Amino acid sequence: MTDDPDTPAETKLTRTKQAWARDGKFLTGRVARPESERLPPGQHRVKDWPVLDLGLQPEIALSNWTLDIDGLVDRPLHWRWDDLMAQEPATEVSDIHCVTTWSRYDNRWDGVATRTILDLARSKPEAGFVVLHSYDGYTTNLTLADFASEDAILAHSWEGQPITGEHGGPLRLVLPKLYFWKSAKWLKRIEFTPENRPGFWEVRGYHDRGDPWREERYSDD
Ligand SMILES: Nc1nc2c(c(=O)[nH]1)N[C@H]1C(S)=C(S)[C@@H](COP(=O)(O)O)O[C@H]1N2
Ligand SMILES: [Mo]
Repeated sequence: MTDDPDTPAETKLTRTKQAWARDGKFLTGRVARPESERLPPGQHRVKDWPVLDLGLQPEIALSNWTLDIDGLVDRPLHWRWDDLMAQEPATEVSDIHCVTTWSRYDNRWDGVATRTILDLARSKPEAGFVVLHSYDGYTTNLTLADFASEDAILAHSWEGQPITGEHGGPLRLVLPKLYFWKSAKWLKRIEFTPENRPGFWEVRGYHDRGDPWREERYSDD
């Protein structure tokens, strides 16, 4: 835990989720493979779309919205909304797997591929990790390789409509192969780092990587 003044306050839900990590709740001990099973171990399918956040949902007008892409890159980028919309568009259809055990199939996302970001900003060879920073003070960490996944998208739309405020609009990451806490909502900054720097849930007992197929829900220590 940090004393960082930007760290979001504890809520009942964040305390409960920390207790789950401590107790290993929901763990089945199974390992599954995405090729043969669509639903990862310990998950159940839902048709609605639950909202999870830290107890605050920042509202960012498109006119005030900016995205910084910086750290260990050759070309740092500072985008306003029009800059984002001028990028090569991408569409992905993918499943959501939340560590609290719900999964939601077939979500259609429109936005910009993370690979497009990498092509433009060009991470330096020393950059092995990414920290995502959000407008609510949330952070989460990824390896550069996971960030660069082929189906990872910075999404502004879901099912053809702008992503609502509660689900992380104007812009969120969607990284289908990891638990959904890695998919930062209200994205503000993508920072390329030389070292792995655990984020909000990763310092509160959640796994550093979060692969649903390996049931990487919690950290081992
Ligand atoms: N900025 C930010 N991103 C976030 C979170 C958050 O609290 N703040 N919660 C994470 C968690 S734990 C989950 S499960 C998903 C929830 O996304 P949803 O509310 O659209 O279902 O967002 C992730 N991204
Ligand atoms: Mo979550």
